[in-house]
Amino acid sequence: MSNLTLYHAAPSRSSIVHWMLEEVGEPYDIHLLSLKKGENRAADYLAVNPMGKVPALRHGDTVITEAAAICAYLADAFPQAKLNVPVGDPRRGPYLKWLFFGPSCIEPAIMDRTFPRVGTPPRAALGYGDYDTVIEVVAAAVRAGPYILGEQFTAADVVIGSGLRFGMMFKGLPERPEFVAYAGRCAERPAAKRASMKDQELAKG
Ligand SMILES: N[C@@H](CCC(=O)N[C@@H](CS)C(=O)NCC(=O)O)C(=O)O
Repeated sequence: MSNLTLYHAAPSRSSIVHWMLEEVGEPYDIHLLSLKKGENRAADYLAVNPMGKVPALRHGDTVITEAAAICAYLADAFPQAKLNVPVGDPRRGPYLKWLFFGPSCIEPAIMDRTFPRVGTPPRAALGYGDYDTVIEVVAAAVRAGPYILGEQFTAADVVIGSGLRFGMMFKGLPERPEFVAYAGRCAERPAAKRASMKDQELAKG
């Protein structure tokens, strides 16, 4: 048994962490949950994540939830994988910005587009501002490439790359050439391919 356990439903937002674990390269176990059967709402899992959602990661005695937080945690916990930007490096600012931008701007923008609200809240009250601005900001960030911080692939790419991939897959994001090219580069990574193939097997049940 390894020191790392991913609570996972394949495929789902926990696939983001599955890919991240493959990038890290440490041994890990998967505790598979069926969302269809409601296993994420069972008492034993609510003791792990009271939100009743995947992913959750157990590392020794520590439990971390929220996909982007788990990616940031793993990048720091296993610095030899070179997926973080250390404190003191000026690129740490943009690195953290993109890690947070995924769950706080890209995902809510996609969700509001997919499931429109009754009445539009004022732009200033929405953390992501407005959908079109989010699209333009991300497109500008991934245009030059190869990765969001340039040459170094980091945990921020796992978060933003997953957001763009799932967003385009579910038609919540347009297939802009910048998004397609960047998501394609991410998908070509051996770790992303391994996670995706394992997810396909896991999804068969
Ligand atoms: N904010 C969470 C969201 C996690 C989430 O919504 N997971 C979905 C799977 S894609 C889930 O567990 N849904 C089951 C449910 O809510 O019953 C994160 O980013 O990790």
